[in-house]
Amino acid sequence: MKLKETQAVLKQENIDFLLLVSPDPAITYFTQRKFSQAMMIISPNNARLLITALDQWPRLANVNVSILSRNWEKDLASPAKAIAVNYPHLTVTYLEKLKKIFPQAGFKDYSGILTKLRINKTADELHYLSKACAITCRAYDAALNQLSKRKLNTEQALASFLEQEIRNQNAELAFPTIIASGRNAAIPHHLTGNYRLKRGFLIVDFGASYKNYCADMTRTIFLGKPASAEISRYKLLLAAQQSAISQLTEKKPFLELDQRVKKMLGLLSTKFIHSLGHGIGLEVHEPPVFSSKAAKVEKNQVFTIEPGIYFKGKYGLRIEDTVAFINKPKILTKACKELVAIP
Ligand SMILES: [Mn+2]
Repeated sequence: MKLKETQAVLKQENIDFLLLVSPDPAITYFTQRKFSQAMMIISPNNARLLITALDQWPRLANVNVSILSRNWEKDLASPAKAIAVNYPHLTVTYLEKLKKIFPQAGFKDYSGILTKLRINKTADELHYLSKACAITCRAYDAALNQLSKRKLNTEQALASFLEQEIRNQNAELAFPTIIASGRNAAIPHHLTGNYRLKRGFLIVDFGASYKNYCADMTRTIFLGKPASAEISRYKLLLAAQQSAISQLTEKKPFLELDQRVKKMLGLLSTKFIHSLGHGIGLEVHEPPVFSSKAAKVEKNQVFTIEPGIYFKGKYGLRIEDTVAFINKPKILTKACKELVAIP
C-alpha cells in the first residue's frame, strides 16, 4: 500500500531511507504480509525487505527481498545522513544500535507521516475490512443459534465457539475475545474465564482478522427475561450509539460525538468510562485517536463507535460497530443490535 507516496515524501525531504524493524505494522502495510523477523529499508528509489530463511519467501512487486544478515548495513551505498524511523515501533535498544551503526546520521521520527498515509484506507483495505466484519457477523449469528439451544454454558465455551467459527472461514482472530457474563460485564476489559453464563447481560466483544485487517464488534445479549429497567438502559445506550453514527460527517471532531453521546446518556454518562471508539485497520487500535482534540472524521477512515455503561459489581452493557466513513457512515458489522433475550 502507498509505497510510491511514501517514497515521494522521502525524496522531497532528502531522507536517505526509512528503516522499519519488525514487529512494526508498517512492514505489514507496505508488504501486506507478516514475518517472524524482518527489516524494511525504503529509499526514494528503492524498497528492500530483509527477512530470515525461516519465513515463506514472498513475491512482491516493487520490493526486493533478500536475507537479513548480521551485517545488513554493509550493502547500503554511501554513508546515510538522514534516516527516518518509526518511533512508536522502535525499541530504545534498537535506536541506540542504529546510532552506533550510523554515527554520522540524523534520525527523524516518521510516525506522523506513516499515520497520515495509513489513516485513509485504500479500496483494497476497505474491502478486507468489510470482509473481516462480515466473517465476524457470521460467527456471531452462529453463536446466537448455539446459545438459544443452550449449548454453550461458560464464557470460555462461547469464546472458543466464536473463534472456531472465525477460523472455519479462513480468518484469524483480531484480538483475544472478551466474553463477560453477569457482574463480569461491569469490567470493560474482563478476561474471559471459565465462568458459567448467568442470567443477565452478556457482553460479546470480538473480531476476525482477514488478510491482516481487523474487525471489532460488541453485542450485549440478555440471558433470561430482562426487567423493564434493564430494557430501558439497553435502549438508551443503543439510541446513543446510533445517534453518534448518524452524526458522522466530514471534518466533525470525534470529541464532539463523544459529548453528544454523554449528553444523551444523561445521568448515566458517569458510567461511560472509556473512549467512544478508535481507528482500526492492520491494528485493532490505531489512529484516529478519539481523545485527541485534533482528530476529525475524514473520508475513508475506518473506526469503531462503542459506547458502554458499567455498573460496578452488577452488570455492564456495550454496543460496538466497526464503521467506514466513505461519503457517509457505512456500518460494516451488520449483526442485529436490537436487544436479544435468550430465555
Ligand atoms: Mn473496540
